[in-house]
Amino acid sequence: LQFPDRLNCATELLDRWIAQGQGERLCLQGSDGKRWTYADLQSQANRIANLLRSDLGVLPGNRVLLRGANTPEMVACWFAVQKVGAVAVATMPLLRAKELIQVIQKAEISHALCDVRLAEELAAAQTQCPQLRSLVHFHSEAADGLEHRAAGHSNQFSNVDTAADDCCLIAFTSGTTGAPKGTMHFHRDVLAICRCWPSHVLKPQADDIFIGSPPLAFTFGLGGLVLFPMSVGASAVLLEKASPDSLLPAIAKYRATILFTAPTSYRAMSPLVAQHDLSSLRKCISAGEALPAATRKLWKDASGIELIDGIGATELLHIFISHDEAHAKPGATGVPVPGYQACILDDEGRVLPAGQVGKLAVKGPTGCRYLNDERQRGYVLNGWNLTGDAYLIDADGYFVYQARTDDMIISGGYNIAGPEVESALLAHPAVAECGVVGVADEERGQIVKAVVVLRTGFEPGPDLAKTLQDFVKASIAPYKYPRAIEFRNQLPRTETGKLQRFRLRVKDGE
Ligand code: 3UK
Repeated sequence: LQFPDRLNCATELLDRWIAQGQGERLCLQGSDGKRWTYADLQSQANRIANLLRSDLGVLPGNRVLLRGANTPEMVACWFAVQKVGAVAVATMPLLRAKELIQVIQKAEISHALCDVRLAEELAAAQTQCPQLRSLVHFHSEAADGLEHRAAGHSNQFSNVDTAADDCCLIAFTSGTTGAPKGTMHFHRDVLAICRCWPSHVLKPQADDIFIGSPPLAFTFGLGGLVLFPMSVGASAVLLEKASPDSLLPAIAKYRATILFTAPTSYRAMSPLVAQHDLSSLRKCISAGEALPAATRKLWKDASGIELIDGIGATELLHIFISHDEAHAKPGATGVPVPGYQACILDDEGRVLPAGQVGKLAVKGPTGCRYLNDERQRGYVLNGWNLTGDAYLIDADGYFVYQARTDDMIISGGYNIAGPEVESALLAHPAVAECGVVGVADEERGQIVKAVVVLRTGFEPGPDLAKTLQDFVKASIAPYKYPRAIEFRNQLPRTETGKLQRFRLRVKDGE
């Protein structure tokens, strides 16, 4: 991938369309009925850019925190930050003051733009963060709100002439342990991810309508709902609250064609598909967690659509191993996306042959640059990014996910990957959701424990536990069966749809 030395991603993704006379194309639709063309988004981003530069004194390189649900305004703020050559630090809507303080300190945030409906936690954080010089609220009627202030500025702006290698965004990972890590990405990284996975796998068209659940603060959502549609002149629907219940009617209402969400959401939506008109939908993408074969089948049976799986990471900005719908292989993630290389390493860093489980290593146009963090040394080794996932390459060259490397269960001397047991359980009609972890055991070191959420109509109890254990023994190596089964009403998940495994190792409520 070649890029010119000087590059601003806002010029390439947004202003280009207006310059080409395509400004009247639809760009964004919001939950509140808002419909913005590319020209509308540009005008709004330009006004905010003028406000940032003239009123707030934002300089190139300053870090600007963005806090809001998925809305067109949030996207305008993001592009305004790019236009002034600053660094966008989008944060998850559910973050509390304590977590916001960590982000503000780590990323040395000087300015913040915040949806007024999420003002409280950021206001609490601000009292402890002297480095945060200004805070402006959007979606606000107030005279000092962003909308009023921006309206007083010109809708013309000439973008700061940034370098392709200038940092343009810092995305924080939602690590379950330790302090959050900020990952730095450059203007060229933003364009690189638009050229890799979308061009080779997704193949979107200019008339596609993208929709999905991931927050824009999660790079899965930023790519899938903003960068990828805009890179081809398509449009996106931004939903403020995208639950499985609200996604299906929204797909029907907006006639969406491309859907981005996580495996758990496909499982939850499958039984409800028949009640909605999904005839507009052509492509469905699953990422964030492993996609069990049973979930692929469930969604295919319900919707007729073969899911596109892809593994991405905040550290690599977006998806690097995937497949298109014609080359889906149940249970496998896919093959490296053109532009990326991947291999499996043993603990000494030697490349393992096909069939052996080891650490996934990835190299490509994007890569991990933790902001001022010792953990950089653990993630990047000789130019290879170690994602923390255990994988194997099968006989067909497909990469097959096993587990997070620190989640491998060792029981009675056997290595057991929790997700394999989860996949086996999910094939049983009683199982709606499940999570499998290792819990300490005197005799075996660890035993396999399954936490199971049942579909309606099934009764928890020892009989069903026994049935599920026998079911697993009949479908995978018997030593992998869950010796302990706990029934719960729901599983603990992050805002990005990831199972919080550490919360399964203790009994519910402990
Ligand atoms: C896991 C998967 C198996 C895997 C992400 C698409 O999830 C994203 O980024 P995060 O930083 O987490 C990265 C980790 O999540 N994972 C993600 N996708 C898959 N495991 N199959 C998958 N398809 O452990 C990975 O290391 O939150 C996903 C695009 C952008 C992203 N940031």
